[in-house]
Parts: sequence; C-alpha cells; structure tokens
Amino acid sequence: MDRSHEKGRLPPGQYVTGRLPVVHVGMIPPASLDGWDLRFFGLLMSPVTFTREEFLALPRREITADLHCVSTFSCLGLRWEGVPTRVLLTRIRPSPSARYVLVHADGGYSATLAVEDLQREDVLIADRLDGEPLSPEHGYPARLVVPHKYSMKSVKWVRAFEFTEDLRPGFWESRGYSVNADPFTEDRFAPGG
Ligand SMILES: Nc1nc2c(c(=O)[nH]1)N[C@H]1C(S)=C(S)[C@@H](COP(=O)(O)O)O[C@H]1N2
Ligand SMILES: [Mo]
Repeated sequence: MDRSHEKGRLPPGQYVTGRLPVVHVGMIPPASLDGWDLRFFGLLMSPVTFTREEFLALPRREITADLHCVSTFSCLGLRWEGVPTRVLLTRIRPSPSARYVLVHADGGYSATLAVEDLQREDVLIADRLDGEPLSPEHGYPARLVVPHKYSMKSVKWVRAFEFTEDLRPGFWESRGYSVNADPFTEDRFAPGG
C-alpha cells in the first residue's frame, strides 16, 4: 500500500487557503430551529429521529481536521465539535444489507458515503467550529464533517441519513464526481465519468 501521503499533510493537487471559504450550490436555507430534527431511516434495525434537545444530549467530541475541497483548496486545522456518527451507529444499528448512506440537507443537497465511512471516530455531526456556534453559511444548525473525504461529503444543513443497499448518487455523485472521493489518491471523478 502506498503510504507516501503520510509524509505530507496536504493531498496532491491541493493548495492551502488561510480562511475557510463559503462554498455551496443554491441558497443558505433559513436558519431556524423550529421543527428542526435529525432523521436516520432506511435499512436500519432502529430507525430514529432526534429532536434538537435529544441531539444536544448525545455524547460529543472535538476534533481538529483539515478540509479539502475537490476544487483544490484546503483549509488546515479546523476545530469541529459535535456528535460522532460512530456513536449514533451503535443506536440505529444498520442492517447487514446496508452498504451506502445518502446524506440529505435542507435545500436539497445530498452526498453519498459508504456506511463504513461513518464508523470512523473523527466523523462528526458538528454544530461548533473553532469554539463558536456554526454560522449559517457553514451549516447552522448542524453539518456533517468527513475529514478523510473531499469536503463535498461534509454536508451542511444536514437533516437526514438514508441507509441503502444499492448506491444512490447524491448531488455531485450524479454529476460524475467520485463516491469514494479520497483526497490523498486524488479520487475526484467517478471512473468513466
Ligand atoms: N448543503 C450543502 N452542503 C455542502 C455543499 C453544498 O453545496 N450544500 N457543498 C460542499 C462543498 S463542495 C464544500 S467544499 C464544503 C464547503 O464548506 P464551507 O462552505 O463550510 O467551507 O461544503 C460542502 N457541503
Ligand atoms: Mo467543494
């Protein structure tokens, strides 16, 4: 296995930007906690919907991670705080047939991940960034943070996780971008896409 990337923190083809840009398609959904919930559905033994209060009562952790956009900027050393998806998986218990997760956002954006991506302990549903509550442009009330993937997988304004057996392409995956999206192998585009 090629471990050359462990020598360098910056994935190939990326440049470092000092400030985290704001990147998304469409408009920032209106920031409201009215009726906000977080839903886990599809191929699960225990599907569940968390209210805001229930979400805030879940075990939390803080991580420091780099963000790598497929458009080639990287922002290093972001401090995220939130609920690890790994903790949630023990509660919602994906069925053995569940292989993929389609992550849904307010506003219609979505992204596809493999279930095992959510097992990593540094994957968070974050509601704080660098010691402050998340701002609306960065995903308030909550966003997914998947440090080991291009940041198109770090879905802002996240509202639901849908567990499926077959791959269901999200916003960028249906436009030719990679499901795997590993920055360190520059896996930007789907094969043949
Ligand atoms: N809901 C939503 N989340 C999204 C996107 C989007 O268009 N909509 N864009 C993704 C992309 S491509 C990037 S690079 C990051 C940017 O995060 P930032 O705006 O906090 O820097 O958000 C990701 N999450
Ligand atoms: Mo991006």
